[in-house]
Amino acid sequence: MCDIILHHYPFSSFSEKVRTALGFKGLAWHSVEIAGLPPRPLLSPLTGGYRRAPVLQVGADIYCDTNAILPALDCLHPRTTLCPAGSEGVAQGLGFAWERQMWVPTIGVLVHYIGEHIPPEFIKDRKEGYLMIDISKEAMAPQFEQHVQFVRAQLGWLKQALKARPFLFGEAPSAADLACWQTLWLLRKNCPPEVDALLGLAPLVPWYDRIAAIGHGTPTAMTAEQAFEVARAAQPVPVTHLSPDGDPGGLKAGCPVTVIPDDNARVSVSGTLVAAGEHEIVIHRKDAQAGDLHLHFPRVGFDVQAA
Ligand SMILES: N[C@@H](CCC(=O)N[C@@H](CS)C(=O)NCC(=O)O)C(=O)O
Repeated sequence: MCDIILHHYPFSSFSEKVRTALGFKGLAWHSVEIAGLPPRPLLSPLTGGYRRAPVLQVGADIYCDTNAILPALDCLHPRTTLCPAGSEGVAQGLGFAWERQMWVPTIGVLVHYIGEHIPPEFIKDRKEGYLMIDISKEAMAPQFEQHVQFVRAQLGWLKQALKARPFLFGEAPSAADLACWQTLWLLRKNCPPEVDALLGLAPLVPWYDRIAAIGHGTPTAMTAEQAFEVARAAQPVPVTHLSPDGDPGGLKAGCPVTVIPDDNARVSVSGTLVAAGEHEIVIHRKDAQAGDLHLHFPRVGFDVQAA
């Protein structure tokens, strides 16, 4: 049975990370293509306003952020893990740190090459509702050299690590490989081939190609209306892997809370705490149309507060 629904858009590289994770696990999934910028009227009620992409849905359980989505996929389909033995913790931590550090410099390199083709409404949205910086080619140009230096320095580590093995932790790809890879995918997919020389990418190409060859599994198109109906008809799955009083900050189940990204797109999502731990928090929301929902967020990258 195929019960995984991914809300995503083609040019989203964080979505590409999840599409590739689905491919690695050989899964069939439902693909809901969302707009590249809000409004996303049938997704927002499911996420309580969380606005980034991608979002994974399984019935009335909604997973926000790839740092919640990949562990959820590992939990649902553990046979092919994204944390090869011995990499647990390191794979997630490295992936998180990489994306955090690399995102803005990567966009700096991207807009140097293709900035003139980005529509003004997209630049405006990213400035006012997402990154809170102007990502137009002109605005980012003064930092271009600095961004290239930064990206090359990070890539230096990656090249060193991959010299001795096909993937960061050995013979199989991990969550960290996918995190590092998605930032390069954004550049290599959109920029002219000279970006390889600019960033000294040649030694990474075999690794890059190995991950690109994984593919996306078996997606089947689904409409946003159908996905909404799936959520409405389902009940959230009872949480058994986290404790109702497991919140590291001492908040208890039943407590009204807000969850908000601590980096960008800082929309506050409110709900009632269901269960929590060091890695994940689950909150309950009742939407007038969609009904009861469980929203899953990672702890890294989010602030949780009593409302
Ligand atoms: N930490 C988040 C980052 C997600 C992210 O920034 N995604 C980009 C698309 S690649 C985004 O949401 N852009 C703004 C938007 O689509 O609304 C994750 O791992 O899911």
